[in-house]
Amino acid sequence: MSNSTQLRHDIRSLSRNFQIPADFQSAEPYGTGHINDTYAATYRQGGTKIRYIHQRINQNIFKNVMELMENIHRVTHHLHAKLADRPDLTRRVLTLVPACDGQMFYIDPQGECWRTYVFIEDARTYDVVESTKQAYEAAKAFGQFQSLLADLSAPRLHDTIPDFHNTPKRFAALEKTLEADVANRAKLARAEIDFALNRKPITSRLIDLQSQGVLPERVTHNDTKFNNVMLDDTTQEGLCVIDLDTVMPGLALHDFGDMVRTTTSPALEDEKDLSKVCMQFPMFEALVRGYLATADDVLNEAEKQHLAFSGKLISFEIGIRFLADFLTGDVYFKVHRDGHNLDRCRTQFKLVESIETQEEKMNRLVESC
Ligand code: ADP
Ligand code: GN1
Ligand code: MG
Repeated sequence: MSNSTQLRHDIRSLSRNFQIPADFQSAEPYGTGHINDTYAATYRQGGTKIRYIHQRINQNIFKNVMELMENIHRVTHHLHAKLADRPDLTRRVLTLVPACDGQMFYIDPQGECWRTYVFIEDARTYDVVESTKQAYEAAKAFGQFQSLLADLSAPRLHDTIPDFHNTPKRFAALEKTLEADVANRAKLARAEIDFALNRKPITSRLIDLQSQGVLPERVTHNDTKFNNVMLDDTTQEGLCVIDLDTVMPGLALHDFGDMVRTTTSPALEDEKDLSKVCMQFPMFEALVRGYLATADDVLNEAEKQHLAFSGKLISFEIGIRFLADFLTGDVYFKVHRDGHNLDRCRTQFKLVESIETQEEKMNRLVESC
């Protein structure tokens, strides 16, 4: 089945299953995420309007919701404890609202899994970066997130999606998809397929360094898209890291790489005019400075040396995931038009090219920081 239909849900009924001491007023689909269904719901509590986020968790993608929610519960609990003396704590860390039975999620009669978060007001996410200040703030927030989670106690978090950033495995999956060509679309993406095949040698660099013990496993976010951090409306400060489904053991460089992928280009991820897509050097510099402002102490030399490379690798990795999904018939990422995943793949590959031409300069910048 294609993933192109946006489902509508009865949020009023759903809301009765969470511990919300307020009267439901209305709800609307919210955000531009590719995976879950997100709703912003307004409630009345006395004379005051308050909002919550309700999210349907995509079980086609997340196979074990119990483990996923256990990760999120542990991580948010840890962050709450660490930032307990901040007066604005519930704007700085996601706060889960328990279901009526005390669980952190609710399973509806159709078997759909739902969770609820306190709504973070007077802050928002952006699909495209607007200033170096925003890039700096986003990287600082993601760096702080990693640094605060460095002492998360055992046991190891669950792998909510195994091999999520295993780029060689992502590449092998693309090769398999190409061979099968189930949707008969390979002929529509010849240039992109060649682009991908030519770059196979870069895919194993970080994984190899990890198996050699050079890059350590850490607790990482793994989906550090620019629109997964909320910035304060007034100060533009990086306030809260959101979208915690993929928080699990990983490489710090995967997180930094995804920041470069999503926070350096002035164009949307699905921009059709590729002349607008590029890696803007001042944005990269802001990311490096913001990230090192909070994560410098936890990172080792090898991690710092690969900051620029990680941007290229993750742009490539997400590019081949979009390409593979296009070739499979759009079964993973939500799509809103024909060729949507191919358009997304093209922007990622354009970004890879843009990084390739600037990589030496990017490395020199990191060196000087
Ligand atoms: P997806 O996994 O589909 O990307 P997200 O968890 O990123 O879902 O949520 C989608 C959007 O909803 C975010 O980009 C953000 O704008 C908004 N959002 C998510 N959580 C909150 C929250 N607690 N408060 C306010 N807005 C939120
Ligand atoms: C998905 O959920 P969202 O939209 O933040 C995807 C990421 C991709 C991203 C591409 C669980 O993230 O891995 O990088 O789309 N999330 C999952 O925009 O696959
Ligand atoms: Mg998101």
